[in-house]
Amino acid sequence: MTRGVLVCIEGLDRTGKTTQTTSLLEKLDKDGVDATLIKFPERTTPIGRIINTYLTDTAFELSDQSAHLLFSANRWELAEKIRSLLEDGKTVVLDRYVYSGVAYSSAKGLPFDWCLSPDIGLPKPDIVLFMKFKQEENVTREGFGEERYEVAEFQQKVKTQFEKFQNEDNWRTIYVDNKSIEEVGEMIWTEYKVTASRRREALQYFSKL
Ligand code: 2DT
Repeated sequence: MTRGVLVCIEGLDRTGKTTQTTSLLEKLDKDGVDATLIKFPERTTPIGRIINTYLTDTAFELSDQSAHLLFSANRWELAEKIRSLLEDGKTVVLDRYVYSGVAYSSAKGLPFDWCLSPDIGLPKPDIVLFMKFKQEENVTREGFGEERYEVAEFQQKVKTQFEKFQNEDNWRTIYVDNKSIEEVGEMIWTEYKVTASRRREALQYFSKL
């Protein structure tokens, strides 16, 4: 049996990731593809509950290193599920993943390689769709500023860190400026179809960049 496709949607806060992952899931369903959505952080697991408190309560203090390792541990909580869904031929769509983990923590000043190291060994996406504004439109979007990381200056630093992944083979940048939800959805669908139609190699795992 051919394994499923591991798709990852990434981007800064309020770039429309969640809207687009929902829309991708609907398209996959219509196309007869059995797909599962996993959103990181997955806030309902034991570690995810701690992360949720950290994100929503500024009085809850953690060192940057501890917070980073919890986000990574949260991915390891789901790693076996992701691997086995893929091996069973299911497609898995990730809303944020290792790339957010590394970008947000290295934007705080932690070394990039150190940030990647606890994620080494996790399943690597076949395709990463990085949603990006050329301009910083996301900071003016509704709801921005409610959680810990939603500060314009910090978002700029995160963007710089995300861009360090842009030469990876699986990376596709989706420019969302002045595009409707449907247009962005079409760009994502086209990229997905190209990846899904290719012959699938064995699942890859994160290693050093
Ligand atoms: P959402 O707004 O998408 O729920 O994300 N984050 C996320 C990290 O700092 N490290 C990680 O590993 C992940 C997956 C990004 C909540 C915030 O958590 C940040 C925004």
